[in-house]
Amino acid sequence: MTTITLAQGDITRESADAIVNAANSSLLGGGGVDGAIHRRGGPAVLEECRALRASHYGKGLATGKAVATTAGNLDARWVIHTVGPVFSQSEDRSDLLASCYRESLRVADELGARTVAFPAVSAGIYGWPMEDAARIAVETVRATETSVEEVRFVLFDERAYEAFAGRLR
Ligand code: AR6
Repeated sequence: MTTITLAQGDITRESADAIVNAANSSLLGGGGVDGAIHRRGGPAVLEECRALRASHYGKGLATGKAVATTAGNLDARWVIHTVGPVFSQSEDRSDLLASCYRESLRVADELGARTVAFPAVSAGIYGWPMEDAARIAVETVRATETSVEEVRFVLFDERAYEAFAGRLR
């Protein structure tokens, strides 16, 4: 049984086996959670991202996929980088967003992670409406078979927290 919990705040302050990063396909960092994770995680995270690019992801990590690196100075063993879809009005990309959660949990299982902290993937710079992002996140985690014992959604602000809390009620 996986327990879903919620927290409000900065995910880089969390303690968990794995912290999920809302990355981009370059794996080389960016703004939002990605920037915060690389800043606090330190150079070891970027170094491993660069090595992964060189060895496996020359064309970038595809949208909906996930890959793990060290967590550097974060209070975690791993960062799981996943690439959310950019929100589109004209195309339904929900399954790609769901895939981010499924793939991150699959990677977490491979690693043996018991606690995994997720941000609201795609709900910032990538423009996904928060209510819908929360629905997809919660429904997907509930429907995914995993050995992860705790999935913690770490929401940056109250609006995001309330969107996720509403889904869990
Ligand atoms: N802790 C928890 N949540 C956060 C934090 C934090 N430190 N910082 C932001 N959020 P975003 P995306 C929230 O933009 O939409 C990057 O440049 C934020 O308020 O980080 O998937 C990447 O390199 C929002 O609710 O990720 C990509 O290019 C949620 O986390 C692109 O942004 C996700 O916002 C990915 O965009």
